[in-house]
Amino acid sequence: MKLQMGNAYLEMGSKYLTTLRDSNDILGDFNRLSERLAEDGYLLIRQFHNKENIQLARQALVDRLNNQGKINTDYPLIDAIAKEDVKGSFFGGVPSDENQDLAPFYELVTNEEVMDFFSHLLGEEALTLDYKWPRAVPPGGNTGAHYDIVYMGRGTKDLYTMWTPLGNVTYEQGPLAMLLGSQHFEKVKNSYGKMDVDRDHVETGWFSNDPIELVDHFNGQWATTEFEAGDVIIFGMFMMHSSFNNDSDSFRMSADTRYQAASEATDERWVGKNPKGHYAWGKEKDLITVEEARKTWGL
Ligand SMILES: O=C(O)CCC(=O)C(=O)O
Repeated sequence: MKLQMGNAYLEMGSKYLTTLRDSNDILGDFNRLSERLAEDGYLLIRQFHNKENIQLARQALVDRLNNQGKINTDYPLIDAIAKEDVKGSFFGGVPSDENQDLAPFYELVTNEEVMDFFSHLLGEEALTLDYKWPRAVPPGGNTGAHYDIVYMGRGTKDLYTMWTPLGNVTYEQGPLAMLLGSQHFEKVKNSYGKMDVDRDHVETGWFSNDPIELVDHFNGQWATTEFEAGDVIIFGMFMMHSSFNNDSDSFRMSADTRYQAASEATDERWVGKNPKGHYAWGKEKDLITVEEARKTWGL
């Protein structure tokens, strides 16, 4: 079986692509979970969230997409079948009166069980960055390979992303993929990994659109899986990830949300009632390409 990421096709079960392993066997043993997170660079946990809560969050996002006129209403709304040639949607923001309709989504990713899980994993009280990143990736869409640190690296580096699919995500719908080993790419971490998209005038936060080079030249290996509603994957700021192309006719809906120790510094762009977010990225004129930046890093 071959899966498409950008313009490349990766064969499952080859040096380019393998499957993610889940950590349900050690759930409840936080020492082992945190060891595994450090070792593998990620934790895949099946049925972390309650399925009904996922469904409520999904419904809230589907309603937004429908209000934007992006859903093909010949089909059940909840299936989120896209109209032809529509773009994706990003509903980033914080819980607020304006975002009242997304309350089930905010509840899903900040409830007591989620926060307790992170507190135990981090060994002290956890907080979640107020800003959340729910998104609907359209047919044909995908996300390029990147470290999250380039978007949110102004506070602690010990910050974790939880990627929550808001519904089942089959191979066809473009699941997220981890680049195994990338948490140890010291040269990449010490150059690209120090980039800040709001400071450095680089046109994209994506390190590469070529998944093959990340295997052939950097010795990583892509890993993915099919996700069922309720599953999550958790990873650190220096875990390169990307998504496969959404080859289906529906939106692939998911959210990425962030957690860290409450005692550590936060990135001011993503906290508070009215976080400033990416205040410069995408607005500047004198941009360099990531290829140019990579030359200066010797990568
Ligand atoms: O859902 C996606 O396609 C991108 C998600 C992502 O980059 C992240 O979780 O950090």
